[in-house]
Amino acid sequence: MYKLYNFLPSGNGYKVQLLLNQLEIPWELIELNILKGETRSPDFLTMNPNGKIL
Ligand SMILES: N[C@@H](CCC(=O)N[C@@H](CS)C(=O)NCC(=O)O)C(=O)O
Repeated sequence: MYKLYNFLPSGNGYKVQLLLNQLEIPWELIELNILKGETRSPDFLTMNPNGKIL
């Protein structure tokens, strides 16, 4: 299943949610708060050294 790493106030993230739902593709939300630096944790940076989402 797809995992969508999303910051919920993001319009870009919402567009991805809409697309996945319209295509009836199952997905799982992993909520991250970029304002709290949650994309800069060591675990997240191991997965995505860019440290950015959306
Ligand atoms: N889509 C671009 C830019 C993505 C971007 O800048 N995302 C920002 C939010 S709009 C972000 O995740 N910032 C978190 C951070 O820099 O810690 C990319 O592929 O890198």
